[in-house]
Amino acid sequence: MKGRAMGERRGTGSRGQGTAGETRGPRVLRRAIVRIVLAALAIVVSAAAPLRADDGYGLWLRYPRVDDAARMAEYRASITRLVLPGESPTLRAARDELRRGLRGMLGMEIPISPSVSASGALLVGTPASSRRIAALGLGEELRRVGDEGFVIRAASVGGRRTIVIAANRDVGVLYGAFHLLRHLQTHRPLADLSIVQSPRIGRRVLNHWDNLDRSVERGYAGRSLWEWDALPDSLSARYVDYARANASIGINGTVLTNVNANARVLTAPYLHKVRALAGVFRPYGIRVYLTARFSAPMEIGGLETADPLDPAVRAWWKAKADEIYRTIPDFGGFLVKANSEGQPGPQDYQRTHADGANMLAEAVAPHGGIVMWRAFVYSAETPTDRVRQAHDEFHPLDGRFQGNVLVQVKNGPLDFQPREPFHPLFGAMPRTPLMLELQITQEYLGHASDLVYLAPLFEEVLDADTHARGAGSTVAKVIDGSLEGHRLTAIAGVANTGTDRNWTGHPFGQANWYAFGRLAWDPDAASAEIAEEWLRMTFTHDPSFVALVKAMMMRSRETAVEYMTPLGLHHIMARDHHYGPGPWVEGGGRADWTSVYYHRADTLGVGFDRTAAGSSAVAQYAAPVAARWGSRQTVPDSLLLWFHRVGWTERMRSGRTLWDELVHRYDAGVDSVRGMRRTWDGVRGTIDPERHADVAARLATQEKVARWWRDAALLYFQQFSRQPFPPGAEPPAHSLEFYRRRVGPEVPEFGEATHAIARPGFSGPSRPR
Ligand code: GCW
Repeated sequence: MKGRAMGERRGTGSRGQGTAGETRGPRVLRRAIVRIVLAALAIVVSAAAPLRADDGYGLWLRYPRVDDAARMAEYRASITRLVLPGESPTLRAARDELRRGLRGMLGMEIPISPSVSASGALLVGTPASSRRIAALGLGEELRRVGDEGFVIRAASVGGRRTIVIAANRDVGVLYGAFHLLRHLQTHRPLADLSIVQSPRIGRRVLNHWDNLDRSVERGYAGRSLWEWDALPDSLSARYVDYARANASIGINGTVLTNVNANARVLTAPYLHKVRALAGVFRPYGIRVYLTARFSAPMEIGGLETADPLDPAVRAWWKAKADEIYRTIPDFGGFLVKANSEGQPGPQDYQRTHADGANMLAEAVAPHGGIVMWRAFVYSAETPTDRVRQAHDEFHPLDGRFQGNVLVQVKNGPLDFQPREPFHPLFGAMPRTPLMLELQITQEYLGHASDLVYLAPLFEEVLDADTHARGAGSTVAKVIDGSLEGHRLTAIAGVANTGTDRNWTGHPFGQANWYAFGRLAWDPDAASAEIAEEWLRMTFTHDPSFVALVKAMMMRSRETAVEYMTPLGLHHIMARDHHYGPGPWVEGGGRADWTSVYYHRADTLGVGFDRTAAGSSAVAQYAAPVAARWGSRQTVPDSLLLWFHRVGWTERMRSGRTLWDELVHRYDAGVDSVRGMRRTWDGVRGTIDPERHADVAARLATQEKVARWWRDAALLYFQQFSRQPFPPGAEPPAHSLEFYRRRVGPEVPEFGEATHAIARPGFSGPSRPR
């Protein structure tokens, strides 16, 4: 075990109860004094507790002692014993977690009891694991919650006040246990508990872009968690904590390897390593998936071809699948990036994506496996507007995929930009189950320096209306299967985890992992509520901290859009590492890897015309969406330059010219980050100094990042607009040349801001449009 285990308490906890049966006067007095001293100590310790150093390892599962006296009394009276019969690994995990959580929050050991012998029992299990639960008559509710759902309710069992967590399957029990713990972690009342929940999406998966050498593509939190060299014999204690964290938010699958795949992971020695990981994750309801390199039959199978219609190739994949399932019986399936950015694929043999996907699907189908085939494709030759290519390629293939194939579609048609419109494939392939791919790691959003809470971005795409079957055909309904009646449903998030002690580099990166899981479970959950529960569990219940920091989180994504790519600008970041601005990026072989391809700035204007007069990409959306976004009159400001070319002096809704508006937005973004710093400075002392200082330092960097973006982008575009900065705008700190010369990801230094606009607390844009 490396370091402390997650949730391990530091400092003095409270003691157990004294021994019973003492009657003599002086002893009673002594005991009373000891009690008083202990109680006083406990108050001192718990008052100091929030300020104890915290390295962030415990994530949202820290389980600190409840510091609200009334709640504490309520919880202690309501939960006095734990009745959780059954010995399956999953039930054991649920029991361990409940004990750990209750011990931490209630400050006392909750005894395990074989039966509901007194009031205050927490009765947990399935009808199969507990006769008591079977006798409760929960049949109707349990039928509704399926394999992974649960029921939590206050009940009377044999006349005794009881809290019941019931589910059909052990994994539902585990999810119910985490849910009840969250209920306590967020200090909600226990009276009249009645919760019935089940996930809306079947496969809720993390995609790790982790390589076998433990580097992580687009990873900003250390190295890969998977210790390939030490596996399968040595199992890092972190694997269990990773599984607990995922299970706590309902994540039930993990793709261990990078989509830019290495075939070696499919060889026998690696499969044994994967099997060891699968063994750790299994009790937590998490299945393991792997990326399949399309050319694996040649690279590790000795075949001459990887043509998906070649019988020898098909036989090779079948045998490989059989071997995998012999090794890992509950293996989830394959994730494939093919014919994209240099990855091999069926088109190398003039076959279609459907041919490729179906070959793999046939191999895993007998074992219940699935194939997640990515739609992130664009031609190597740059023939047309890159954002239309996935739709051009996949739309005609609708209905051609086997039943166990999902097509995995990024939220937007380009590549995880700070803002994109939703991907036009959503709603456009009714006969194919589509899954949504979100990026939790902040490739284009300031890596580990910028505080950007991504749930509003995730929510924006989930709520987007495709109009595929009339108004209300949201992306959420496409991917939860309800719009077209698909039973196979899935969602993926590109993980932001690594070996950094706090898992995600930026302490607020944890919120993005957390929010992904919560939204995968319930795509209608509100990002603000998720932020609030995360803050309470991760930091403190201090009402002013929660209110201020929640507001800061909720605006942070829009803030990043403002200082990076306002008004629908996109793909103007630095080359390769994608950190910081690079609107001048051009040349280098592929036009659609440059910035000038996307912004098209010249002395007349800026923006990519995707209307009928341009690339027509807007026509890939359903008519009402195409009409709204295709018209300069109705397109929201937030997507203006994504769909339209606009003259520098054209008037915006605000009354400003485009140029002045651009300056205004970039300024607002920088101003917002300064506001974030003030907000964070203002909450010093309400949380532990360790995490406070870490976030403060990153916010200082973020301000530089924001100024860097603003100055570089505005100086660059000013060459074309030939307009002065409007009065009141902060002058750039350095020259365009200074910014252009920087190629590495290092952040430039700035002197004191000459123009810092002094406003108390957070300020800045809150909503797009
Ligand atoms: O976002 C881009 C990244 C690549 C990534 C690719 C993809 C894994 O820059 O690093 O490769 O997309 O999603 O396949």
